[in-house]
Amino acid sequence: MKSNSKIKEILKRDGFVKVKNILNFNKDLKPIMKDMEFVMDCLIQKFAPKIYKNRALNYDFRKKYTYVSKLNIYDLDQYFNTRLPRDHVKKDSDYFASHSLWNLITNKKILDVVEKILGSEILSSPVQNTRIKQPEKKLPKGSVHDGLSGRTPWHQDAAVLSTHGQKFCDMVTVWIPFTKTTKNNGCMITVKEINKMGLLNHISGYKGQVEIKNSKLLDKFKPIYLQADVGDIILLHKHSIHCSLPNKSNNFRISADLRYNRAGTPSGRKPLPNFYVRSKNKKNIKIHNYKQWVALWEKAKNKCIPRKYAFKYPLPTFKHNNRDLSNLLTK
Ligand SMILES: O=C(O)CCC(=O)C(=O)O
Repeated sequence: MKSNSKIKEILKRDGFVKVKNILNFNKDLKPIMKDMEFVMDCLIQKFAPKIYKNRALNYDFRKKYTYVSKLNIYDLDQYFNTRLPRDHVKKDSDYFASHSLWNLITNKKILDVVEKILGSEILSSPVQNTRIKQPEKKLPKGSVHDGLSGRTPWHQDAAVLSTHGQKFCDMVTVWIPFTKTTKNNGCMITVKEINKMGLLNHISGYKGQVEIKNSKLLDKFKPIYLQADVGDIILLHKHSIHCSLPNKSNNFRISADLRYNRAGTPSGRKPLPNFYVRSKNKKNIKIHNYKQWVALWEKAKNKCIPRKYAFKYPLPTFKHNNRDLSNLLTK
C-alpha cells in the first residue's frame, strides 16, 4: 500500500487514487450481495404475481434482479440504497441498512486508508449509495441517466452537500466495486488535477441530479478511466470532477460509494447520521453496533418526515458565474 503521505499527496494533486487489494470479496462484499438478494426475495413475495413467485425466487442474482426490475416497483433503486430517499420521506420509507453494510462502513481496512487522508478522527458521512447497474440495454429508456441504475452525470461530490457543507466539510469518497469495473461496463471517468479548480457551479439535471454547468466542455479533456478489480478501492477528492459511463456489457456492475468526513467539519446533510467510526479517544465512539446505527437512521427519518425531504441540493452552487467551468477554463 502507498505510504501515508503519498496517498494524501496524490489525492490532493490528482483528485483520485486507486488503492489495490484492500477488501476480500467473500468476507467483505459477498454478504452485502446476499442481503441485496434477500431484498429481491422480499420484493418478489410482495409484488410478483402468485404463479411466478416460486420460479423467480429460484433465479440467480442477475436473473432475479432483472425480473424484479420489470415489476414496475415505484422507486426500486431505493430498496437497495443505503440511505433515506431524498424526497417524500415517510414513516414507511425503506432503505438498505443491512448488517453487512454496517460491517463495510466500519471496516478496519477501509478506515486505515481513510485515516491516511483525514487523520485519526473520522466520522461516517450519510452521503452513501449502493448501485446495481444492469446492462444499459435492459434499462427502460427513461432510466438511462439515473445515477443509481444508469449513468452518473459529471459532478463533484462537494456539490451534493448543504451550502455550509460545501464550504467546510473535509470529506473523502471511498468507491468500492463488487464486480470488476471496466470501461465497457460503466466505470467512472475523471480528469486528472481538475479538482484544483475548487468547487464549480452545478445545475439540476432532468430528474434533479447534480450536474456540472457546461459539462460538455469536459469532453475535450483526456479522461482517466477509473477501472478497478474487486478488492480495490478508489478514493475521490471532494472536488474531483467525475461521472460514470454506460454499462455496455452483458453483465452487472455493482458498487458502493461510502464517504467519511473529518471530525469537527460538517457532514452537509443534517440531520442524517454522522458519527465517529474512529478516534484516539474511545469515548467519542458512541455507535458500536448495527442496531444503534439503524436507530440513528430511524431518528433522522422522524426529523425528516415533517419537512418531507432527507436532503436538498442548494443549486445553483454559487449565485454568481465566477465559478462556472466555462469561465475558469478561459483563464
Ligand atoms: O458509481 C457510479 O456510477 C458513480 C459514483 C459517483 O459518482 C460517486 O460516488 O460520486
